Amino acid sequence: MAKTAINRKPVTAAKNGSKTAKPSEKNGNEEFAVVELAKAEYKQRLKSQLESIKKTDKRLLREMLYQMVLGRRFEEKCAEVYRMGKIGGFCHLYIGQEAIAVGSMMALEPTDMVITSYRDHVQAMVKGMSPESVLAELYGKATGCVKGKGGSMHMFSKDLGFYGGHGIVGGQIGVGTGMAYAAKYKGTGQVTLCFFGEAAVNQGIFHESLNMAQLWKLPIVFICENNQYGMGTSQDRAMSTRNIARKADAFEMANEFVDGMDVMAVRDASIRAIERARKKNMPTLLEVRAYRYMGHSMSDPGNYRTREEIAKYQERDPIALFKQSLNDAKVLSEKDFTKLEKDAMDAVESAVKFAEESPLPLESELMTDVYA
Ligand SMILES: Cc1ncc(C[n+]2csc(CCOP(=O)(O)OP(=O)(O)O)c2C)c(N)n1
Ligand SMILES: [Mg+2]
Repeated sequence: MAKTAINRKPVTAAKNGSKTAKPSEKNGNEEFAVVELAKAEYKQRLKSQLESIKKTDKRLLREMLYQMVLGRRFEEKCAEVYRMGKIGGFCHLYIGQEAIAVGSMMALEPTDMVITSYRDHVQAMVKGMSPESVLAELYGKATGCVKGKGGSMHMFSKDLGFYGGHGIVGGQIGVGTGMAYAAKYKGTGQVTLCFFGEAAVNQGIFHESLNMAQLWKLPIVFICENNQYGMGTSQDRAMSTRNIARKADAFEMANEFVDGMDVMAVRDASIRAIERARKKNMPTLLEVRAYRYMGHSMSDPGNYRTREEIAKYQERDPIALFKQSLNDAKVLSEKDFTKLEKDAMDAVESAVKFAEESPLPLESELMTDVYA
């Protein structure tokens, strides 16, 4: 079923074969960007989240919130140490998008596979990588997940089923489709989650991969993380339509539009898509709409948008929303939350200590594990 992000009318993406929007139709983003509406939507979401929460195991719910808070605190720390010159190269943060990784990946089996773009720290941790291993990689230390040779954009762990961390926009869509093909060919029963940004959708590889995935009936979920900007270019300036999910209709592929500020909505849609992949070997495209609070990367001055615009989206912050819902559902008290926050901060501080104290790779390692 198609989902609207919130309770507004407009055109949303949709289930297969739904009616197509007229090109002139606006698709809701302008309304979405009004503070008062954002607040009203927040209240609406509290209600619908509660329904979903009631059906879910309490321990899992607390773990989901913990992973979101850990992701946020971790990324804030990355920004801090980056400014201190501890991290070199590019560094793309995930702040504001936590509900997407947590909502989707925590619906997977441990043996399932994940592949994503360069905005990969939080996904790596949700897949089971320790904050130590991720931060040491960011520091370029020998104890990082790929021995300090990949850096921010190339988190990787075959053991955990986390296949990167890719710097070429859209490149992982082809690789992820190949991973799903391999799983089907070998009969492993694994599902692949393939994440990419909305700007990657304008690349040919997106269309080629979706075509093959549907034709060959591959067990993959394509998750478009629509944070509305590709570097400094808004989606409106680069794409002829706001309906990304509906692009899958061209391949007769199942698709849904999901509110990426609502972790339970992401989870529910992911459960449907993962089940379709696992039981029927059929792919799905999820367009998950969220907002990137920080710049594209740490070197982005952000001149292309206003502080007010950012503040409007922060009114529907996914962590604040989920915390409030868990509180309303009596799953988590204020005291529990304080402890959860402290645990997350302690985990981040321990990662910093580990990264600081870890050795740099040996010079003799310069050419090992390097392919060019
Ligand atoms: C093929 C290719 N073209 C251009 C770039 C430069 N580039 C890096 S990130 C980026 C924007 C991608 O935006 P989006 O896919 O929306 O992901 P987001 O950064 O918002 O998560 C661009 C154009 C690149 N890395 N690869
Ligand atoms: Mg984007």
